[in-house]
Amino acid sequence: MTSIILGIGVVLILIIIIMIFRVQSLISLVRGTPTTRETTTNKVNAAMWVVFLVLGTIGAVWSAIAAADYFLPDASSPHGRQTDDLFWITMGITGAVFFATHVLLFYFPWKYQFRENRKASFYPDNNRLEVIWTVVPAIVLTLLVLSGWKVWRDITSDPPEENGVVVEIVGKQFNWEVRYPGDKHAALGRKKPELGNFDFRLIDASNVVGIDLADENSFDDFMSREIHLPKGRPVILKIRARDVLHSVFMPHFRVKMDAVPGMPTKFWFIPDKTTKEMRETLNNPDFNYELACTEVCGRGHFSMRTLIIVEEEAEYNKWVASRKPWLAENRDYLAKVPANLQEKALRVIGPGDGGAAPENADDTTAAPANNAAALPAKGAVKMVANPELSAQ
Ligand SMILES: [Cu+2]
Repeated sequence: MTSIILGIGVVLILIIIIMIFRVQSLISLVRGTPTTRETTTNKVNAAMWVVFLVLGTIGAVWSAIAAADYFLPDASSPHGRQTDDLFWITMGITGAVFFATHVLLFYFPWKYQFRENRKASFYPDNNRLEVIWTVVPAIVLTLLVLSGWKVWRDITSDPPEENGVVVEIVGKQFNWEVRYPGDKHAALGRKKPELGNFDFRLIDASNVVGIDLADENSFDDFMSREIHLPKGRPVILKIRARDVLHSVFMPHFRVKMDAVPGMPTKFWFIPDKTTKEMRETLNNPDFNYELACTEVCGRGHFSMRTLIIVEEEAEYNKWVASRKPWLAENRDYLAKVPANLQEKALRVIGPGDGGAAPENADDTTAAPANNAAALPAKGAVKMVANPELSAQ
């Protein structure tokens, strides 16, 4: 309602201005041809440019100061600080040029307004001036682009797989599914945690990310509602989407990467401030890191917020150790594990709780029969095991 009244008000004011203008021109018609061409309108117009320059500058500075509370705090990752530095250098240079050119743009219409006794000088070209204003911006922009390219090259370099923490993030309407490689790699005969393969054809109501149980690395994989990250270690995000475009956005780390159906993407970074440290620095006990979706992906887009907890390595390891493998929580999927790997899978996830154990043992014996059904999925594994995809 208020906006309708405001709208009507604006229209009425416009009509009044037009009417005043019309009355003025009628009056001048009645008075006959003016002897001078230096009119009041011209002076008012010229003065308006300067007024707009001053008011506009005050408004811009005021809005920037008023919005400062909403700016992100200092980045919590080394590459984030590099990105910020780059941003502010670019902002400083382009901002200064913008300010200087706009002061001239608004000042000149006032300074060079029409005067009866002034004649414009004819000044067709000046080669030296043109060379200067072409070469200087060319050099400055080349330097900016090159420094940006260098930072971008560092950010998108190959992730340090050896000591990195791998986290798989799958976007779907409307939440993020998060999968971690478990810490039972020793039982699998591996030196470090490894994430199991996936195959989108295996997705169902429980297996929401399509965990491929024909790959033994997936036996100890676990899912999580929150993202836990250890401070100071490289984190490698393996990103994909199940349905439409989503986008992984972790603003405090300056992480942003699209999640694209059918095209896994990745991003790696080092979180170097724990949630606790950030709460102390910002003096805000409610502060939380978060993952949001920045691709308008449908009705529930707003609900794709996921908490991120950055903690010390020891706390992180304790959290990982407390997580139950997905397979241990979905024991009926043991039937999908190939017969020759069943024993290994049971070794990794341990016997079921209490009375459930014999039932699971039955599952194991029944597995060869069920396994036939899982065979087509095995064929699918070959496609997923394609080095390009597993490198993601
Ligand atoms: Cu989304």
